Amino acid sequence: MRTQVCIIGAGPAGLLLGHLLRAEGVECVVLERRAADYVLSRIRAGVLERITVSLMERLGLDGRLKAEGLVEEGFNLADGERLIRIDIAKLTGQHVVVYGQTELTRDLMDAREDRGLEVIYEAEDATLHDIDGNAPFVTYRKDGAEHRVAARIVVGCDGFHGPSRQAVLSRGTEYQREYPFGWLGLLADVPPCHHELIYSHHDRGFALASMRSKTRSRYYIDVPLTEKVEDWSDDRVWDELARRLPDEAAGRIVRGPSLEKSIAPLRSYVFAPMRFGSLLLCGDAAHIVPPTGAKGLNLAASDVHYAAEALIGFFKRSDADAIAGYSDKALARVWKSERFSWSLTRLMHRFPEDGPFERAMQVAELDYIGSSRAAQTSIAENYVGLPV
Ligand code: RFL
Ligand code: PHB
Repeated sequence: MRTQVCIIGAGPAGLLLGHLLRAEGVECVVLERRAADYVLSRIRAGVLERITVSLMERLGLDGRLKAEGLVEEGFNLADGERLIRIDIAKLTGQHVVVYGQTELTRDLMDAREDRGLEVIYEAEDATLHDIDGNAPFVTYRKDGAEHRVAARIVVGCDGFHGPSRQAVLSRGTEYQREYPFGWLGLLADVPPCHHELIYSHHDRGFALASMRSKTRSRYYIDVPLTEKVEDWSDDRVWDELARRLPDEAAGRIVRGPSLEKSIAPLRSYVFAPMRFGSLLLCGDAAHIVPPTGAKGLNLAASDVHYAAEALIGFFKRSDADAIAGYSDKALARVWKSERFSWSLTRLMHRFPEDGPFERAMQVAELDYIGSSRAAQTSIAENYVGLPV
């Protein structure tokens, strides 16, 4: 098979990029290791920034997002019983939208046929070849047969464990920070305890009250990395949430059986540069943020925005510099999101090595945020997403 762009990975980054390229008449093929249903079963992010919403608008695939997404004009930082509301609408004139990553992925998947986007699911052992030249190709296996996609450009949208970054790992620089805890997440069909998100810092640890809709809640608590999800019955999670959230929100928790429950480790990671010859990296393939700022999916979307611009420039206007400039443009925004996610993680979690001084610094910072419009504006503009 021959095409202009071979995209590896059909998560949100790969599907968004595929649709943006098809909309401009650039040929592409997307290879995905898993089955479509498996991709949809992964419960992940839930808060969309402006860039992600605007890409769906640009594609004309925002119908369900507009109808079902919840517009959030603020969110809350809690420390014990103290609640600081960040009024993102008043401070920035913008908002974020609560709409699950699974729903966004489903909208992109459902539009494949209509928009002529070819996605090959259950493509095993994708391997990159000759990415330094002008004729790279990707081989994979499906139904026992070996296949080959010849392309001009390969884009790695294959997440943190995919083969694209692995192919160039020894040639770039890894920047990373691992955290000594993970987030235990629970999804349940119960109304949320509050109409806005609450990120809560408590003596017992962090908690987040989030949602997917007015009838579906998503909660998280931080746990040591040694914890096993099997040791956390639903009741144990609900009890812990009630302890860690401020009393008023805790009193409104409606309990129900978990639809999904899992522990995800927290990590900050950047791989640079994000381009090697004819290979571009997008999304989790190039970077990971801890989920505290709700940036992971949105950062994948902003990479895709820059990658689509570069590829459309290259294929439609023969602009070779467009590809060369991709990495610097994408990384400038990546680092700012990394900084925000790291600093919010630092502020809202109790680290095992922290003593009274570190705790006093957290309290002082929360005091400052609570009393300063400038500090709240800084948080709000990062939360809604910095401009692309
Ligand atoms: P994805 O979503 O990981 O998609 C990558 C796709 O590539 C496929 N793939 C391959 N395909 C072909 N050949 C191979 N050899 C392949 N290897 C892998 C995978 O099957 C998959 O379909 O990356 P993408 O598109 O860059 O999107 C990024 C977002 O998914 C990610 O940043 C966020 O979901 C991060 N994240 C969260 N972000 C938030 O903002 N809020 C959250 O609550 C949140 N929870 C999470 C998360 C990430 C998690 N991971 C990665 C473990 C919870 C988890 C568990
Ligand atoms: C979620 O709803 O899954 C969610 C929301 C905000 C975050 C992280 C996760 O910062």
